[in-house]
Amino acid sequence: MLFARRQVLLAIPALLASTVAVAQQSRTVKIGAALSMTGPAAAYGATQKNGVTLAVEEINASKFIPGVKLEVVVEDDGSVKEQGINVFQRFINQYKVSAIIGPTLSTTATAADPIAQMSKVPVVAVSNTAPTGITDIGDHVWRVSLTEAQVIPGAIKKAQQKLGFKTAGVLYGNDDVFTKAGYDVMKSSLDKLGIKILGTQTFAKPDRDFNAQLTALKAQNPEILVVSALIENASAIVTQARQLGYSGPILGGNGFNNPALMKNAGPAAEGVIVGTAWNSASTDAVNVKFKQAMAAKGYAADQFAAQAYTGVYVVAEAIRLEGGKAGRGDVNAGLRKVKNFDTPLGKFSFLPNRDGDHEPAVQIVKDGKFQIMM
Ligand code: 1QQ
Repeated sequence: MLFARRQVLLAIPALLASTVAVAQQSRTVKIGAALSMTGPAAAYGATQKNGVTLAVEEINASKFIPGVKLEVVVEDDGSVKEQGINVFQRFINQYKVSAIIGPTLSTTATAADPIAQMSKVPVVAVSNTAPTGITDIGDHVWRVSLTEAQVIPGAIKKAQQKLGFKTAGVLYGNDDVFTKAGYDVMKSSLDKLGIKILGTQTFAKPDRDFNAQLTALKAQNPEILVVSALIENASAIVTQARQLGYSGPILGGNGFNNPALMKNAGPAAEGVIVGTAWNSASTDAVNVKFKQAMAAKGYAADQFAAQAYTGVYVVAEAIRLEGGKAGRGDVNAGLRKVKNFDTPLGKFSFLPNRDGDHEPAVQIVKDGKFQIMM
């Protein structure tokens, strides 16, 4: 009996010591990631989730933020505003997250981000590309993704230098914040380069048959087809354009940036030109490491994965710059200090309006893969 009591007493200091040590090593900071797991943006959400998962694992394993462990809660925004709002509310009130990554679509962000802004919870967009209506929501909304205005003009210019077209046909979705904003940028870029728009056609997300619009455009004999669409529509448009006998170049906006384009459109996708925020061919050490780590986990690396991975690292960097303090205000203050941060997207900084700043690239589909256009 006496022996047993002594053993218990001896055990207490050891127990206390180990509890303190564990607490110091693993103060957990929660982050929410609102990503499209279902709905028309699900193909982007799938690779975004992979990027987020890899980043969190690496950050915790490497003790990137001394004394802090990240925990990311991923929830499905359903590719729609209402579900995006619900997920944001859960993150803010129930999970008490320090920051939110996402949501996937600009359309969802225009509805959900104001809720985070009102609660002073920092949001880091990793795939919203509508030039306006995102970071101008307020001083707690940041973005890692480049806007269509930062990517499209350069993509059209490079394509024109290579292919020398002077006329275009334009097709865009008119029921989505991103596809409409992408169209505006495409139109102004074409106008600026003196490329004549011979015809403009529209569609909506639920549409599957684009033969009427494509037939009308083809009749005008444009030298290039310029399209602003989310991936499911994009794959069908490319396939049907080729079926109708259109053999000229096709240039797509950010919605085309998904391997599903090649998977669904097959050979019809060959030659499609897409601007991108991720230079997959970059030999920067951090990009090489990112691609290797993705491959080791069996994940396909694409722009959306690279941006989501970068978004988590940018939040981690903000917390690290604040000495591990991770209240919502601390994270927002830390984000202001992120500068020339090495990421798979290149050296990353925020512009004064909290949009991202780094070099874009242009890619073309060759042999079933996106390849960087030199
Ligand atoms: C946006 C986009 C979509 C193509 C992808 C998520 O860029 O909604 O802003």
